[in-house]
Amino acid sequence: MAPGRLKIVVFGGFNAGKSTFVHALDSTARHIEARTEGGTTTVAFDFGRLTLLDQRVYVFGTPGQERFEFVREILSRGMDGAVIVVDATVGLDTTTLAVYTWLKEKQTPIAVMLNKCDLLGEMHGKLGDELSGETIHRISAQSGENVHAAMQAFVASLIA
Ligand SMILES: Nc1nc2c(ncn2[C@@H]2O[C@H](COP(=O)(O)OP(=O)(O)OP(=O)(O)O)[C@@H](O)[C@H]2O)c(=O)[nH]1
Ligand SMILES: [Mg+2]
Repeated sequence: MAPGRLKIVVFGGFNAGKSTFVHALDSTARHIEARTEGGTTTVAFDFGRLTLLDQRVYVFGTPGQERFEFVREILSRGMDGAVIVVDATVGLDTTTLAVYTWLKEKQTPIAVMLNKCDLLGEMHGKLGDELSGETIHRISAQSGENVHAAMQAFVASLIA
């Protein structure tokens, strides 16, 4: 993207909290969703924008369901960085692991957000060794805890 602008794409499994994360960054974020039994699910994408460290940051949240791989592929074109949201109460699912491997092959800078930490208490989230080489930020997208700080740290690493 042009100098001063960053495109960041948010990946993660179904129900991990990607839409909530984008909304925590930009309360005016737009979202295309479908109703499900438990609530809603993203069928196209979330879009939010904010300014961090003098950068215009454009955040695209992808749909988590496996069948929307083509949407993830389209949204990821030209991205400067990728956020992977993992539900700390569930751990890393196979779809997200496949996305992670794909991002590593493309050498995309990655930040891992271990989400729903508000549900963990003193317990540690379920996260295997697969992401052990990555920076992992513990957040609660729902309460907003650590969301901005984590994103700012990621943006700082992208422009360094
Ligand atoms: N307790 C808790 N719940 C959360 C948190 N973040 C998201 N949730 C809940 O988790 C559910 C799924 O959140 P979404 O943001 O829709 O998840 P998503 O990853 O966008 O889901 P898909 O688009 O369907 O893949 C919702 O009921 C949220 O309220 C969090 O930090 N803590
Ligand atoms: Mg969503």
